[in-house]
Amino acid sequence: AFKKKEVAKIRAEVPLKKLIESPNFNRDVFSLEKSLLDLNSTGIIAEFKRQSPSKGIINDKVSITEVTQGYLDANVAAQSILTDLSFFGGTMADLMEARVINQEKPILRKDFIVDGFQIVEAKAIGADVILLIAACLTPLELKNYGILAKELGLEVLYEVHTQEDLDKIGDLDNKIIGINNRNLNTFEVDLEHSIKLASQIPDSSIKVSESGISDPRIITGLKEYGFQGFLIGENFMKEENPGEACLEFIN
Ligand code: IGP
Repeated sequence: AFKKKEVAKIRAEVPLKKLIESPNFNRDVFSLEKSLLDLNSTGIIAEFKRQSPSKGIINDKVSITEVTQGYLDANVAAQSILTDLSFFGGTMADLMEARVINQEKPILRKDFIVDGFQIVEAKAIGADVILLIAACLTPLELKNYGILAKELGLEVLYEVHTQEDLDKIGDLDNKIIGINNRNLNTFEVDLEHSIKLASQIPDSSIKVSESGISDPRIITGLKEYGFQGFLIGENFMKEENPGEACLEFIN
């Protein structure tokens, strides 16, 4: 409900016309699907996250530019950037800055999408992929926002935490589905969520495991369950040099 009000305010300040006129609006996007399916892909989706409700400040010293360059040098499959200000201290400007130097890998706009306006906005600021969190949306919203994203040429990462979330998405074929190991209400992290739900996702979809990944051995294990994508934030961001931490993790 809080987010809805925030979005309505931005919408009043930024007319749709202005977003559509942004140079980013008509560019070709980088495909997350392609990036994750690439046989040489590291599968790592590295996140820029200054703070979180569960951890407080994680890193407020590093700039988006140096972290983006570091992640690219580490050969990540994609970047995830928090644009939610109230809980994660992220901004749309962060994503726009990252886009300037990242002209090779997909960027996920990590935010609580509760309005179609934010999807148009995502394209305009230079994102390639949006996050749709099943727990925050109705089945109809999930369907309609998925259609809107596609029409704009954006890809969708559908985020689930439970079987009920998966049921809300309905047709699970040919999608990118992220299983969040963290419960968004209790912040409890359990990798078993990925393992339990993996078997419910058809092979035509790409499986991404999100949150709490702190060791390369976890990735080796998750690959056995068919995971191709691994969303990692805190494990890199807690370090003085997140890009270097990412490079060491990958090699
Ligand atoms: C990253 P971690 O534990 O590696 O920092 O987690 C990412 O999965 C997490 O930030 C996240 C998130 C979200 C944040 C997953 N889903 C939805 C905000 C909103």
